[in-house]
Amino acid sequence: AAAPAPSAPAPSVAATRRVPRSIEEVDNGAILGFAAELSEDHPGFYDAAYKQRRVDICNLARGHRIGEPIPRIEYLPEEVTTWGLVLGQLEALFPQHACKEFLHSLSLFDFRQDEVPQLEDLSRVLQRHTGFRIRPVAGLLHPRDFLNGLAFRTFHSTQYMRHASKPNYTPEPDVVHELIGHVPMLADPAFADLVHAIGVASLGADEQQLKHLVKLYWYTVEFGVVLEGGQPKAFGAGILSSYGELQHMAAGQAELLPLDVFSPLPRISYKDGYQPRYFVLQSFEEGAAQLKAYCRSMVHNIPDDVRAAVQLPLP
Ligand code: HBI
Ligand code: FE
Repeated sequence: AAAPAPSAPAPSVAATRRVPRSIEEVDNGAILGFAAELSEDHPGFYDAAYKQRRVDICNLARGHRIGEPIPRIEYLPEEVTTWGLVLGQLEALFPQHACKEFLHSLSLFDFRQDEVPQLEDLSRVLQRHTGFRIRPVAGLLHPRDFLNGLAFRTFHSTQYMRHASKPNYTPEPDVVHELIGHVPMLADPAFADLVHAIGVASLGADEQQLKHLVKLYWYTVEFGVVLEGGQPKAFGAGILSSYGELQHMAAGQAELLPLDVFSPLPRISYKDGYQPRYFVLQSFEEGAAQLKAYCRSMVHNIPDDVRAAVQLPLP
C-alpha cells in the first residue's frame, strides 16, 4: 500500500501571491483614494483647471517606464508660489525642530523657493548617495506595492502640487510632501538601509504582517520623532513637510511613547488632523536596530531568487 501522503506544508507567501523579482514587476497603477478623481472634500474639487492639470500629470506618471528619464514638469506660477510658501515656512522651523540627519541631508539638495525641484534631478542625487531612485506615481500607491518598491531601492513619488487655496493642507501625498518630507532622509545612508530593510520584509509579509509593517512605517518614516539631547526632533516626513504638524510636535501637546516594534500599534488615521501621539526613538541607531530585528523575523518567507535580487544579506 502507498504510504500516506505527507500533509501539505502551509502555502508560503510566494505560492499564493506573485512576489516581484524586479522593480519592473512592482505595479505602480494601484492608486488608493483620489488619483485624478478628486472627492468632494478635496480642496481642488470645484476647480476644473486644477483637475485637468492633475489628469495630465497623472498620465505622465502612468506612461513612465523604468530606465527612462522622469518627464520634467513646467510648474505653473501658482504652483511655484505654493511650493515657495511652504518651503519658506518650514525652513524657519527646521533648525530647531528637525533631526540632525535631516538637516545634513537637506543641505545636499539646495532647494529654492522660486523653483519646484524635478524628480529626475533628485533621483540622480539620491542614486549617488544611497542608490535610491525615484519612480513617478499617480497618487497614494497601495501600501504593499509602495513598500515592495523600497526593496528595490525605489521611492514612488507623486509629481502634482496640492491645491493653491490651501498651501498648508493636502489630504494625500503631493510633491511638497514627497520632496521635502521623504527625499532628504532617503539620502542618509543609515536611513536608506533601514527603509530598504522594511521593503525587503514586505516581500515576505503575509496580510497580517503587512498591516503591522505599514503601521511601523507610519509611526517612524511618516511620523517618527527622535531624541537629541533629551529634546524630540522630527524625522518623519509627515511632520517635516507640514508647518502645522511640525509646530504641533514642537509645542509638546502630543503624547510621546516609546516604540516597541513587536507590540501592537494604534490604528492609522489619514483624516483626523494632527497626530495625538508620536513614537519616539532614543536614537536612530537604537530605533533602526529594533526595526531591522522585526524585519529579519520575516525574511525566511522570501524566495531565494528574490532574496538575491534585492541583495539581502543573509541573517
Ligand atoms: N504613495 N505616492 C505615495 N507616497 C507615499 O509616501 C506613500 C504611498 N503609499 C503608501 C505610503 N506612502 C505609506 O505611508 C504606507 O502606507 C506604506
Ligand atoms: Fe509619505
